[in-house]
Amino acid sequence: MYGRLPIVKMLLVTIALTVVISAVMVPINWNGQGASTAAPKIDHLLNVMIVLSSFVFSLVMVMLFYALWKFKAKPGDESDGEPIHGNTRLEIAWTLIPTVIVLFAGGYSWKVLDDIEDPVKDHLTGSVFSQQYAWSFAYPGKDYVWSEGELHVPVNRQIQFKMHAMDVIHSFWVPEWRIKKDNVPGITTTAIVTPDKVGTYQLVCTELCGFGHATMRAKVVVESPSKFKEWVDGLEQKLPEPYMDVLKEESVTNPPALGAGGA
Ligand SMILES: [Cu+2]
Repeated sequence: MYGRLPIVKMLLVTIALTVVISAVMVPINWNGQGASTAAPKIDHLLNVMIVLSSFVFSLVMVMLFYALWKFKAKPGDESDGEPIHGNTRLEIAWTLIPTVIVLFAGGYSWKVLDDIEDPVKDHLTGSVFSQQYAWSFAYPGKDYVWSEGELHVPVNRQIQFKMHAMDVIHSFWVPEWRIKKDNVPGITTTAIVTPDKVGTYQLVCTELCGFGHATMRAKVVVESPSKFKEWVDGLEQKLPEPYMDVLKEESVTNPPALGAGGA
């Protein structure tokens, strides 16, 4: 037998390595500027995930390098390795530890998403239409007015975007808002965001949707409520017929599961 493993020492080295890696990785601003109430929550979640991943990575590295060093065959040793039947305690540990880590990560992510998507009463609703390779937007009022390639929203107010894909799957992403949501033909998906910084941003399609995918962008302007009202009042184009039809068919949430309600 090789004797007992120096578990305490290995754990200390693992923790030290975790601290070093986290100290390098966490201060980096991975997501860039934030401009919604969701941004700090998502960024914090990412940092927690970085620390967890650093721990798992460190643990694997410490055990790998310890095994490489400790159990290396002596020069000239051509014999077979010792037959090992297994180690119940080790197997319980390597099942339990990842389970706890994954459950924690899942639960915490759920809580953050739940916080971010918590609807408020005086929210604003806007419609998003995506098609190869352009974005357009409808603003509810007495009638739907329409803008192409440029979205305006008021600052510090929750907006619920009802999203409609006109052909294939697209994905709605404003990096500074952090929230990303797929647009799926036949389904109305909802993205909830509260922009909290005035400015001009870019809406990016993040679902490979065809040749023009890389150019599928739109300008996003976050402005004061009065300027937003001015913009909407100034819009002259009404929502075109095909888009209106899609709005009329809109299901508030996802449609019932297949087999539960016809088609
Ligand atoms: Cu695309």
